[in-house]
Amino acid sequence: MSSTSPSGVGIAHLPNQKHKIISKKGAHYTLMVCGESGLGKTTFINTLFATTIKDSRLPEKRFAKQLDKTVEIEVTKAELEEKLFKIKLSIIDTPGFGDYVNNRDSWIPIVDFIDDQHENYMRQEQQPTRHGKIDMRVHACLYFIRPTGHSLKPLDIEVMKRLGSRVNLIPVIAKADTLTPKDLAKFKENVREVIQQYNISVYACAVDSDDEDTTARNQNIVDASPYAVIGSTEIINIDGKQVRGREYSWGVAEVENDDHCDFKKLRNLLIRTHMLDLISSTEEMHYEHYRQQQMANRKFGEPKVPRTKKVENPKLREKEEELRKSFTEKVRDEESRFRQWEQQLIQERNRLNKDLESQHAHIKHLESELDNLYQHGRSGSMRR
Ligand SMILES: Nc1nc2c(ncn2[C@@H]2O[C@H](COP(=O)(O)OP(=O)(O)OP(=O)(O)O)[C@@H](O)[C@H]2O)c(=O)[nH]1
Ligand SMILES: [Mg+2]
Repeated sequence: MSSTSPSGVGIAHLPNQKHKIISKKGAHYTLMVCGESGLGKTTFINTLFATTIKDSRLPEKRFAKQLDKTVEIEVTKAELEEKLFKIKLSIIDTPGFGDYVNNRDSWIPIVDFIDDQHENYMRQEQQPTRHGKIDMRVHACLYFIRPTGHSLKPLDIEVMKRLGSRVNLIPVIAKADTLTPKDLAKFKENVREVIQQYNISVYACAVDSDDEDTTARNQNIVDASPYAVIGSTEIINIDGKQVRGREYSWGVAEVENDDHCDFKKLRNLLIRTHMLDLISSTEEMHYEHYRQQQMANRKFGEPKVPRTKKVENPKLREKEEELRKSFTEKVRDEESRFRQWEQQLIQERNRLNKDLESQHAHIKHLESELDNLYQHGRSGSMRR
């Protein structure tokens, strides 16, 4: 009735308007995975494709990549279509990097790749005809965290800081099936603390919505971050039900079970609930930030100044290499010291458990002796 009510001025319909604009054009939507080597990034991509595009007539095999070590940045494309909503999905797989000297810097090309996409888009925008722009700007970057140790490592912090200032960064705990629920909860808490402590900028999901159910569902998704995932290309039969998971002697770790990991929540965030938010925040925040920085630092038409490459100075480089080596060694020493200590604790715990067991057995034995004595005593007194 009243034209001044907030819902009457169109602001509340903004998401719908965006929906319409994007569905008409057909949006480009690009996801990226990165992190240390061997954490299951390629497996995750296969799992995501297999569980998202299963309705398409394309066989799963087409998307299933070999589980060899990824050695270069690889893009896999697919088209998602839902009602009138068309999405050109690209998923970027990147080679894992590590703590050791030989591949410690291999995250630099990944950060450069992200900048290059912003650069390409900016150049296309400056052309007189702007039709048919190629857009591979990264809308979400999933950062895989190794599920061991205390929390994030110095290298994670360094890389995440750089990524977070360029893209929507989403932290992911890899191989959730290797942690007990209790350890996983603690690990998540530690990661959250370090992210806050080091001021790493991670994607902040929009939570509030007009209806309560959506707000509650969004809150549920937000609370799960950093998302613990299990990746698998295997289908396992549990009592006649086919589930995707990893089989162990104690049971099956299921990919699409909310009690086992956050895969479904993360997939919902990426493909359903927050896709538009990821696209628009990339456009309005990250791309705009890149564009403004470049405009401030160079003249129109000048090539881009690489932001990650360091100025080469052989002396400095040598010194840096030395420092890095000694740092890596220290970390390694500390890690092995920690492992030994952990091992000792486990042995001590096992010893105490055994002690406890034998004490229990002893008590049981004494109790049965007492019972016997009691029985004898009673029958003796009755005979008398
Ligand atoms: N336990 C467990 N193992 C996993 C999981 N996901 C992947 N793996 C295994 O981890 C190994 C490495 O997986 P990849 O997917 O190749 O790892 P990546 O991160 O792509 O490795 P790089 O390409 O070297 O960076 C494989 O043996 C996978 O089967 C998981 O969720 N849990
Ligand atoms: Mg890989």
